[in-house]
Amino acid sequence: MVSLKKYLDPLPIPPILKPKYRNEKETFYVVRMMQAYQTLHSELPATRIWGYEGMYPGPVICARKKEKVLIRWENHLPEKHFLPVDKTLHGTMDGPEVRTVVHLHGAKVRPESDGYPEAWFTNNYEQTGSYFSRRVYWYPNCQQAATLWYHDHALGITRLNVYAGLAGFYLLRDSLERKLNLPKGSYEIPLLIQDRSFNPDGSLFYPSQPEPPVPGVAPSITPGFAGDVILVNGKVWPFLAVEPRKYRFRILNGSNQRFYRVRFDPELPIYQIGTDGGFCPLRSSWKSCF
Ligand SMILES: [Cu+2]
Repeated sequence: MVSLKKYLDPLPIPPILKPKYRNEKETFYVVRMMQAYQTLHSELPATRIWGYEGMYPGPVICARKKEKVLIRWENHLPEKHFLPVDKTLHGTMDGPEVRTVVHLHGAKVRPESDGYPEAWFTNNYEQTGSYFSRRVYWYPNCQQAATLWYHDHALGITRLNVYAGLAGFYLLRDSLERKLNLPKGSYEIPLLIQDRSFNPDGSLFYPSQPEPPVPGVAPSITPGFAGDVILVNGKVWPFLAVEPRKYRFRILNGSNQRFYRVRFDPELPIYQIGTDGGFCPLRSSWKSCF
């Protein structure tokens, strides 16, 4: 594994996705999953990633409560995976190697738009899984404001697709949130925390075998894998220059299995005001939680 200097690169803020159109009735987006090369640390060569709109993390999708959002998710990925696919797992034995489907985590949606693992599709929808029924997903956004995220969900390879970079924020807003007058614009910062490991050439490392290896099966799934490097918004150990004022952070653990204990300077008051289910019930219950 490589050792990388901490706090060398500034924190990237993922851009907000622009819709193809927005009118009184609905908002329509197209999101393409594409391979790209991205610098994840300034001491590393560019890393091959798979990202929504070719970026890791994907662009931020912003929605208002009750806005009818339609998204056509498109797979523009290669036929071969660049991470080790265990062909003994459920859903991977026959059929195409690279399959994708998008789940909006925490969203209330109809089953056809939920991104079932078996509703996968390949490049240009050439092949589809048994639960695939539509190209355009419908998000009614009939729930309170929350920090949601979208990520890959394909049967048997979710861990690999998400590790490759297929994850992004979906921020749902409502009138209650507006009334709260929270920090916004450049003072509202999403933080997607994920672990990765790198090979010296900058490529992502994902183990092809557990330890000890499974005889006769290669690659084989590992019972769990935690990377040795932590990234925020797709950058290794970044820093953020801040002003002495109030900020709003939206903190998301988008790791496959790693748990985190997030700490702030004890001098700084921190209030948890929400979860991925929405705002905490009462403002009076917003407690300092770190
Ligand atoms: Cu999820």
